[in-house]
Amino acid sequence: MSKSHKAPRLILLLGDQLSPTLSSLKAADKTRDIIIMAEVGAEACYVNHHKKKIIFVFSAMRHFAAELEEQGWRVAYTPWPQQGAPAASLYAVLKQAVKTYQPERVIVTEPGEWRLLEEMKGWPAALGIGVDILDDDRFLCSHEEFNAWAEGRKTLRMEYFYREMRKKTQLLMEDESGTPQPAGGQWNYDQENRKPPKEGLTPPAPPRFTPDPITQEVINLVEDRFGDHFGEAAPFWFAVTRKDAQKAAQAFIKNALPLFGDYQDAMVKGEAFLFHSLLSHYINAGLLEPLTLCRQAEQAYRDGAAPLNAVEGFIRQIIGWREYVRGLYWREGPDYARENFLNAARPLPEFYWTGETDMACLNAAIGQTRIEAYAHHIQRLMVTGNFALLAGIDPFAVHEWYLAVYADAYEWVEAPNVIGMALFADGGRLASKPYAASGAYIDRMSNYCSDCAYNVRKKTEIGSCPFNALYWDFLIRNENRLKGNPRLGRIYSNWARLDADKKRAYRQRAKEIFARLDAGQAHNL
Ligand code: FAD
Ligand code: DLZ
Ligand code: SF4
Repeated sequence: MSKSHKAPRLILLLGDQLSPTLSSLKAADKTRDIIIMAEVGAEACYVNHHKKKIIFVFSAMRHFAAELEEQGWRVAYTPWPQQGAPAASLYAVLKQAVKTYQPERVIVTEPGEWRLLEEMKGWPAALGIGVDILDDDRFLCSHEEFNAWAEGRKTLRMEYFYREMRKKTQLLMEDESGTPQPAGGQWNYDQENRKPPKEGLTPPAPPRFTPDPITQEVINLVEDRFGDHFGEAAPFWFAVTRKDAQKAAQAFIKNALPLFGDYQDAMVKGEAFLFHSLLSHYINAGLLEPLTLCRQAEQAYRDGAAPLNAVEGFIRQIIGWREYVRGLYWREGPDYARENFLNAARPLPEFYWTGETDMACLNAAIGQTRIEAYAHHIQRLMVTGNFALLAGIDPFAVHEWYLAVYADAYEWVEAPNVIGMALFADGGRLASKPYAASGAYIDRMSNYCSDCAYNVRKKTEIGSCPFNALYWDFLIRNENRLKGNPRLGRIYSNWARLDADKKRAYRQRAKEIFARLDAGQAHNL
């Protein structure tokens, strides 16, 4: 290939931009430009990322860089050194690259976090050259499109946004009458997707990929240099290439998708994955393309290999929730993660990091998070999220925890789910009511309670499930802010009907739990 005589441009690729169709790559010229990729302190350590997340991102970056080189690109890759100080930040790497290559300008696709976008806006002045920040068109809905949809609406509800995305993509739409209608006559089959687990469920094991030499080198590096980070490095079995991620997607569609809908909200002891896809970290890093994945799931429905409630539910999560939270994140602005509508201020209990608690549901969710860098949606929302909500934990501390511990966590998707959905810290801009629940919900949707130190049926005694008293205490503590919510009216009426002794007993039990939590106690609450 002949080399261009023009000054090169630097194409900066981030760790979650590993897509051949990325806008910055499409704007680049193989004969002229230089791709910059770097493992840097600022990105690897801005929260205490799980070891598996770092292994996944570094190894996937290294594999992607090698693929690009094979395709003829010039890649300047800065690895994390075996010894000595790593590069401090992406800016520091670029500054050095500007000196070395004397480029005409820098091209980058917009990052997934306000933190980095704001920093990038200062780069032209600091580097003394132009920096083009291109749209990330791996999403279905651009910022402009989301804002146009949101403009003038009193409340933003995912369901209406989702219907627009269905129309836009024509996924699961049928056109018998000349006007496309949702398949099966309904937009949403969520009502069918709330089955509790039944005895003897045997979920399929997700495929495990043996680390190749590149991944093994990264595992050794992370064990050696990130020893103080959260979680277990071994066993590491994630896909780190597009090819293997596609194999994982195919295995999900064949083996788990048919029951994905039925057991989407279920939780089972010893079963970390159930019928979930475990594909979020691949999608978010760019190894899988969301629309292609949805079309593959739709095909399974058309072929009669998976039922409509499963396929619609899966597609809704991706073109509905995933796109909606991203739109909301960018619309809300850089301070969204600092929202604290309920003025919650309690420090995050230490057991969120250690998993050492005698509450079986939290122990299971945090325990598997430590090993797998994964928990499924209901564990994140109704176990760790619900406890943090009811216990009034400082939302920013909870946000930093979620951002660190999950392999799929980047702020654009994590913050709306944590600040908005789990903690109601945005006052209801994402969710129409807090996802607060007592132990009865966890008991209905899981088999955790039968093996717990606490009794889920007891309400206020010593040994009663902590979620029970904390649930009522949460509602009453926050009555001024929540009582006007029409979706909580019936619940407040139920409280009003309780006799005064019962009410006092709930509040007293909550007070005692808080006193123990605040003293650092994680057992016998
Ligand atoms: P599945 O259950 O198989 O769902 C299929 C896909 O749908 C997922 O891979 C994901 O791409 C998408 N999806 C599902 N629910 C959501 C959602 N609420 N928001 C956005 N996408 C969704 N998801 C992340 O990708 N990163 C996060 O950091 C993250 N943090 C969360 C924090 C909390 C408190 C909660 C309640 C949810 C969070 N989610 C996050 C959403 C969801 O829990 C994960 O996407 C899902 O558990 C990933 O596992 P999976 O791939 O097996 O998903
Ligand atoms: C998550 C992550 C980690 C752990 N390390 C790096 C890194 O060293 N270099 C890099 O370019 N990206 C990394 N990432 C992903 C970025 O943090 C991510 O691109 C931003 O948070 C924007 O979403
Ligand atoms: Fe969790 Fe309460 Fe059930 Fe124990 S009894 S597993 S704390 S919900």
